[in-house]
Amino acid sequence: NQNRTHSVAILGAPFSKGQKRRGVEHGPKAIRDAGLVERLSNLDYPVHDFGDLNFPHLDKDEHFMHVPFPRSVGHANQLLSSAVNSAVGAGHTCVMLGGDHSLAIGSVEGHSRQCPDLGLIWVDAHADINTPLTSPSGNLHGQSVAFLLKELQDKMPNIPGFSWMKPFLSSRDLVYIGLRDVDPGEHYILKNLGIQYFTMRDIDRMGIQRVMEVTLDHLLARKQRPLHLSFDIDAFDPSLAPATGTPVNGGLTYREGIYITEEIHNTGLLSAMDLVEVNPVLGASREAVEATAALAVDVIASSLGQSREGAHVAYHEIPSPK
Ligand code: HAR
Ligand code: MN
Ligand code: MN
Ligand code: MN
Repeated sequence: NQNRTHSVAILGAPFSKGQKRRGVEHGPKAIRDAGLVERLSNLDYPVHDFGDLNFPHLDKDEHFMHVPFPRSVGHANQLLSSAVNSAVGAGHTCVMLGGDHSLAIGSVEGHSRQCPDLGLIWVDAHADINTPLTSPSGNLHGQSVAFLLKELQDKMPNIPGFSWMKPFLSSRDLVYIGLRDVDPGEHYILKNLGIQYFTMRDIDRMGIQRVMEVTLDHLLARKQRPLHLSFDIDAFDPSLAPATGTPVNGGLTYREGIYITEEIHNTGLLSAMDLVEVNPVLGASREAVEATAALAVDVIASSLGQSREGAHVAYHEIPSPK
């Protein structure tokens, strides 16, 4: 259990225009209010909270095909990419708090500028790999991965707002965990590109331990490389994470989710992560919102080394009474 983490940077990304429900822009505040910084301060490295990014409102941002807010999403991701690039370049493990999952475009892109050989683990109920031509909703949070993949470059139209970036990821550098709501076009893309993915059914059959073994083997067997974890809170069962925009029954248990992050931490290779889609406006009660945000904090802390086994950093011997 080596650990490349020397310090952590927290970047808030209060942004919601990758989908149509308001409120997910308050995710960063909800996660901080659940005690994120205090929890990370129990781990043994400095935490720098860089606050929230400031995304400008664009007055003119017409639909492109049926895709809403393309320029706003493109520009927000350009700003986020630059912030993640700087944070990783400064030696921090970067934690991006969303916001909706369209923000993974800028987060992974910015990370890749420092770490061009990164591997991506996408934990989600959804594959978020629609192109504008397959997307049933038009929403960009359901299309993030399509912007990243080189293999889909000639399937993507020129969407206004995204000329600052080019796809850089190969389909073999990506693994999904937790899928259970995949659109027909997405299923075709997953199969056609031979992408490694584990649905909830696969977790039922194989168990989470074997799923993580195969995941890490797929990404790391040939060479050690930096990892990016993009964690959508809706990967969890809605009974655990109700305050989110597109809940789907039959999700990860608490222990499955934490096992995933513990295994990623134990590689010592986590270099940046996203925690997205916490929407405090959608909880049925204050308790529902607080439970969702507290779960997000647990996922982040566990990814960064908080262990269920405990740790003995403060002890060199068992205290004697005399
Ligand atoms: N697949 C659907 C679409 O493209 C819904 C996916 C969006 N939901 C998310 N992303 N929360 O993971 O619209
Ligand atoms: Mn998602
Ligand atoms: Mn999702
Ligand atoms: Mn550790």
